[in-house]
Amino acid sequence: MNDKTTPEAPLQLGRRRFINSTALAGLTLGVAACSDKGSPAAAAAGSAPAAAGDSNLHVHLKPGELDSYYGLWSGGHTGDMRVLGMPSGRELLRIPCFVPDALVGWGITNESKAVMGTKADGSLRYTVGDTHHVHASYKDGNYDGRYAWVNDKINSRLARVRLDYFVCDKITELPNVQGFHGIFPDKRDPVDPAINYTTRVFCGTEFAIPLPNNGVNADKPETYHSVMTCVDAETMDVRWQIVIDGNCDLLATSFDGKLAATNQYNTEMGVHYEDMMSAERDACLFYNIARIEQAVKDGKFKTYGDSKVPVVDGTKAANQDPKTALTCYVSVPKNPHGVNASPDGKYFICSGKLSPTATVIDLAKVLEWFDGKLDKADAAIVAEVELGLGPLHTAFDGRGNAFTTLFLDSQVVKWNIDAAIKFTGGDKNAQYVVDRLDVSYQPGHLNATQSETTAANGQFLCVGCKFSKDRFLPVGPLHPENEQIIDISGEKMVLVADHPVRGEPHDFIIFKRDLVHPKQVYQLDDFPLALKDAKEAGVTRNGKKVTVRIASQAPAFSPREFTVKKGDEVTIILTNLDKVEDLTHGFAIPKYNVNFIVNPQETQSVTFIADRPGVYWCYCTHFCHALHLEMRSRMIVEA
Ligand code: CUK
Ligand code: CUA
Ligand code: CA
Repeated sequence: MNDKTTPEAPLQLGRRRFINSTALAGLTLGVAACSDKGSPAAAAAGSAPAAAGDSNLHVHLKPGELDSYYGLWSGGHTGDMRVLGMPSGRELLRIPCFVPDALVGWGITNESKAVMGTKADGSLRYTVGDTHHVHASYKDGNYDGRYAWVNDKINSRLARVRLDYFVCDKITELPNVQGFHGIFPDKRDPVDPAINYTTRVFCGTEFAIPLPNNGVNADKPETYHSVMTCVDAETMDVRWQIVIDGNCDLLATSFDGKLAATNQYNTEMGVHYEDMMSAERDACLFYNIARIEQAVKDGKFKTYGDSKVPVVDGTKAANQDPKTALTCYVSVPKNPHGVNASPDGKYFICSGKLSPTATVIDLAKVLEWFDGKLDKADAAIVAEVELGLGPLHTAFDGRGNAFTTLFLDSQVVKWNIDAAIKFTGGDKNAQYVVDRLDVSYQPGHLNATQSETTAANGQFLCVGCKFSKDRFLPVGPLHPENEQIIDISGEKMVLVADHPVRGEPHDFIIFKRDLVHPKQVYQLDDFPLALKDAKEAGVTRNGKKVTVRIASQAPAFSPREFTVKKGDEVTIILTNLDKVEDLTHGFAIPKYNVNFIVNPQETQSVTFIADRPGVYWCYCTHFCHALHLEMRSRMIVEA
């Protein structure tokens, strides 16, 4: 073991100073240090990987062996969600959401375009996206395998993925929002105990914009706000929004459904980063969900611009009396990043980012504040301890320990929450730091098996390192990111695997494989346009609109050929009548920019103008049969 994994007495952490006016210098130094660490010499000297032999974690599966966990990863600005088998780290699927995907024809088919959103001319409204946070629906404090959600920061959209077919089925664009960042589903209803599952998804906003943002109030700072948004988990409609002071960032929800919270790094409402780090403390802002929904019911809201969404007032000025307040501002040092809910349901933890600390907030005390029984909101803070430089995100093992990434130190630190509370309470002998582990390099998110559920089991965690530097064969200037797997089942953390991943995931969740029940063959009846039989295939014409109904059954399309006229608006409806698991067909039309797939018993359609006369061999792109290459249909476009 190298010395970096030796537990450090909390008292020795005094050398890690708060980053105050020297924040900039500190950040610069941090990055410089990370370059040094990346040099081969430094790697050999200090951060050699721990031997996999120190762990019993089964990361190298034998051929044919299956993983025991699913991981759902955000894809960053590839705009997708990814499915990994864990703990092997093998990528199983990319689920396109916000960005076209050539493999499946996402953004090509009419069905996917309807989910993504189109302009009046039928073209896609957006073709870029930036996914950061993936979370799944809950029941009784654990994932229930219905849905997962992921945000698009660029265009303020929330996508939902069905976890039976692992496809995106709805996308909602949030009004009054830019820089849509954190998301978290609620875990149960705050009022009705019978509703013990997710019915809302909360969405945080980093950027303040003028409300309404209509081009006439850009120079009026008093009109700039950021809001938190509540989306209905089932309909995906926006239920309400709440205007706040400062910005939102990430979100957490309590296990009793009563509270949601966001970390705020820009309570200063600064426009430039120097302004955003001028205050010593920002905040963790708590939302009283039941009260907000009551305010909406009582009509105490505004609307902005074209949006009909009710917006209630969560600003400090409007929420002075705790007994009626919708929001509670608990101060947290300095530009905090991340807020995470401990699996025992008691605490939310905010990391300081520009302060080397984590702040532990007691949810019972926040509720006392809302009842008027706690003098000051800050009295809900039960621990504030130094962890190291650049703390960002926290995961849990379900045994009272927290694991926090230290971006600038390139470490994961394991610390005990109860010991941290004792230390803050005056017991200076309380050893709250349990272990430290170097990671490679500059970690952002981490998450442990079942971490933010009542079933947190602390088997292993994955840490998303933003820089891989020297860990993989060089492939030119663009490096993969490095997802590292760490065994956390024992007292000491053990690094067991590196995985290169395509840029650039942020957050992810890891859960037991039996919590989802994927279906591998579609139901024909779920598609209104489906052909029930190959005999229904053929061409129908309505003026210049032509519908071509095609069936695929390996190794043939029916019909084998079809004819349209130049200038026709052609809609191809393709049903895959094969019922066999894993028997997917593709359908490409040369020169027409068409390619998409149909899975077993699935129907998809495309519409295009037949503007190029000639003969076009439509062919199957997805290898399906020994006669896959022969699987074609001839499209004739008459001049
Ligand atoms: S943010 Cu990426 S490392 Cu978007 Cu969750 Cu913290
Ligand atoms: Cu059908 Cu390849
Ligand atoms: Ca700040």
